[in-house]
Amino acid sequence: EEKYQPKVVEEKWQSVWEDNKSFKVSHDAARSKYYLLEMFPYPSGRIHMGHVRNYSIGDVVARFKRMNGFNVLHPMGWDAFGMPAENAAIQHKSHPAVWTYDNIAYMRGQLKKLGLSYDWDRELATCDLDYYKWEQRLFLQMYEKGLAYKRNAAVNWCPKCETVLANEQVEDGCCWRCDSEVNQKELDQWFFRITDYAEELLDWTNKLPGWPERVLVMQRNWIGKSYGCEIDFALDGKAGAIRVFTTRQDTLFGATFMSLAPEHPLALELTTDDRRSEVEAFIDKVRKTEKAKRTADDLEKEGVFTGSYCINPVTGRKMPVYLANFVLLDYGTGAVMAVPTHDQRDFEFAQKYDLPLQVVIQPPGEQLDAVNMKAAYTDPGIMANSGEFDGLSSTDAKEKIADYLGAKGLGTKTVNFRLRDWLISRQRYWGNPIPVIYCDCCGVVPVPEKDLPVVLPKDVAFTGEGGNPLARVESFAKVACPKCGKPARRETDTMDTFVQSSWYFLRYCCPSFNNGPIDKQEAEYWMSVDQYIGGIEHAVLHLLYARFFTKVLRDLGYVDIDEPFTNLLTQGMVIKDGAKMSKSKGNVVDPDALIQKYGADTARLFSLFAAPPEKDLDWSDHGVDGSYRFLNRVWKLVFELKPLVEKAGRLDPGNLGDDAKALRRVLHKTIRKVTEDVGERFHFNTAISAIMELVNAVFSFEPKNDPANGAVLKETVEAMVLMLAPFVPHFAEELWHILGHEGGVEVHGWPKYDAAAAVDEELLVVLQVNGKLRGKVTVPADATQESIEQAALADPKIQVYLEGKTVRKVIYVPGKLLNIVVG
Ligand code: ANZ
Ligand code: ZN
Repeated sequence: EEKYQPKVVEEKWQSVWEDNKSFKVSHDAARSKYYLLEMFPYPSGRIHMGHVRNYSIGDVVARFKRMNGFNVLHPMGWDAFGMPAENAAIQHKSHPAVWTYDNIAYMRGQLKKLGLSYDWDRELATCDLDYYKWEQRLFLQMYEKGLAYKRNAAVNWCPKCETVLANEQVEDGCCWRCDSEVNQKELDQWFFRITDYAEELLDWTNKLPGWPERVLVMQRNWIGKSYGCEIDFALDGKAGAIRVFTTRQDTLFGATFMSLAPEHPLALELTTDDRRSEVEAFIDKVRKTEKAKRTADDLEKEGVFTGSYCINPVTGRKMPVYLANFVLLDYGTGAVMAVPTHDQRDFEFAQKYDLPLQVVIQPPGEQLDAVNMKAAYTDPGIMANSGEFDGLSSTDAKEKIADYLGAKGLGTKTVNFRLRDWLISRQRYWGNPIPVIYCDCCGVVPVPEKDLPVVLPKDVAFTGEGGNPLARVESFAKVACPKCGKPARRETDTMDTFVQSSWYFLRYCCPSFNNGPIDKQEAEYWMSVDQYIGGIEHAVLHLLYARFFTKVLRDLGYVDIDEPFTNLLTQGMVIKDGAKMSKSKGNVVDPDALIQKYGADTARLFSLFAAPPEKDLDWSDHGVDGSYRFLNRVWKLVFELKPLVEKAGRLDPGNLGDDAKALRRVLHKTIRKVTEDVGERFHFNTAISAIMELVNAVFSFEPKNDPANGAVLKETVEAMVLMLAPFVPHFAEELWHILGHEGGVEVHGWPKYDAAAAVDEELLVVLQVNGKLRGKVTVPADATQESIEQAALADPKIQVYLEGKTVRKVIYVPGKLLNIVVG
């Protein structure tokens, strides 16, 4: 008997797979395809347990589908541009490219050690010229269609690092790197016009049944479609008006003051001289506050009076015009009619600045008094203090007031989206250069086709002095205008890394295609991705951008699909001691050490067994140990049965002993369950426990050395090994080989379920009362005496003979007869 040596087994099969290119696939119209994709990693340096879990989940599905005859595309690559590489370069006096490709090499090795079944011939890194050059082509096509444009925008700016920061890189108003205070700066920036697709992106959230509802809800909220009105409020004593956007025109009669965004174009114009210094100080303060803070519920509401008034169009009330920190410039019209009685933010603001309140909606059966209100009343109700609309339900009044405003020319119905255009400019070196040139005479000039690609120059100094290193490379930035030939400057901004991850799944379909970014025929065969797997943290960002890009590429004629991902699985986190694994918490388990100690198969088995994929996985060293022991047990069992299996004759299902039949029943029930759990539900944990129970059933099966049982044991052990293959592939391949098979498990395929063998056997038990036949009952083969007795006593035909009598004794002849003795 041999000992299970994971290292030996894993190295052997990994080199077999590598040498044979076992998972290489190609377009084959005769076969059904299955595209399985996990979100590609950022090459940060090392694989962590979250990756192990994500990729193990994906690998089970890929291997299962392959065993079931699908042509499975399962690619892997690297989301390789981005800021950490630049920071590392400064720190290590190295180059981002060196750092990145070193990390990729190391991490690729780690993934290979996990035995993941990728088609490595399709590997790509987004920092490869052969990838990003095509993205430049796509950018220019988007520019031609007006889908890429440049405009001035307020962005987070760190004065010390001299760079724009993403919202995520601003912590408590300060730079995440140098901790200096971030301010808002107006800069010319490139955007993608994702708002053009807002309606379609929203629509399709109702046509993606294979996505988790909570992700769809997050996307719907992010897109944020609101139905409402734009209403004009005339200025008092001046020409002009302030236009507001409201979703609550039913509250118009209760609007008692006006709140403008501090950046609103009218803000300074409306400020009277006596208020000017106070107003300017306030604007300055709010400008420095990051946007996320300004929209938080618990923001301290603050504002300043401009000194001017406007007029409520329906009540004629003079409303003071304030600037308020919670009103944003780029939503609606940047101005809000404030209704403190029915909007909580306005309520808090009015309390603070002692502004008037007017109730215009009464809760059903109640009378609110503005003086005693502790909070705004925000639910629907009955209209009050609203002229001709009094007494209506506020829901009806919404429609009626909108119509009224329309008829009087005071306002119009509008739809508003929360979604903003996607800011893609980054003042960073390690990214895809935006392929345009600026010329004093010709303006913005796209880099002509013949001059593409714009290659990221290699000889750049990473001094850490701040600013964009690319802008300092004069040989790059200085260029002749392609149109007029005069000296011009190249754009030195690079694209957001989320641009690269928005179409990588399409390039995987044709990674070496030379005539464009996407080979239409390949994409037609492989797309959409049948199953996408990744973290919930991408619910809005990446998953929304990728959907947008797919639609743009469809409209550019590259693909004929509307949506990139048919099914989405968002896996939970890996936690230990109740917290997410992270360096700062000191609870990290290093995959390398784990593989060193137990082997990749144990690491995979544990991460699949310990929790269903969507749930958080609680790390347990004890659990890892248990997984390892289980594999050892199976190993031992296979060796014990090997001699019998080798001599086994043909299986004759109709001619088996009771015990053998019972074992077959367990086997086929297990096949059914595991097939459904893995193939339909992704309940890997329950599938694995079912296999564990099957292993127990084989262990307790006796006698194992009787040749009459050989065929059943062979069938069982083989199916057991095949079912384990997607989870612990090296282990299963080795055992399959040991059981005498030349072809691998995927050549053989997934075990077949035999419905007849899984049927529970039933018995007919004769029921007697005082020895006389009084009835019959059908029970499962393994029914206990107690359950048969219960069935008998509940049978009306039997009850007739028991009435008024006492049961003295019950005699049971197992599987045949139950006699109730009464007296
Ligand atoms: C008056 C009102 C009364 C409002 C009421 C609400 C309740 P959603 O549904 O998210 O679209 N608003 C409009 N533009 C704003 C801006 N630039 N910054 C901050 N808030 C803004 O929200 C629409 C509501 O958000 C609008 O309806 C407006 O306040 C506010 F009892 O108008 B409402
Ligand atoms: Zn020019």
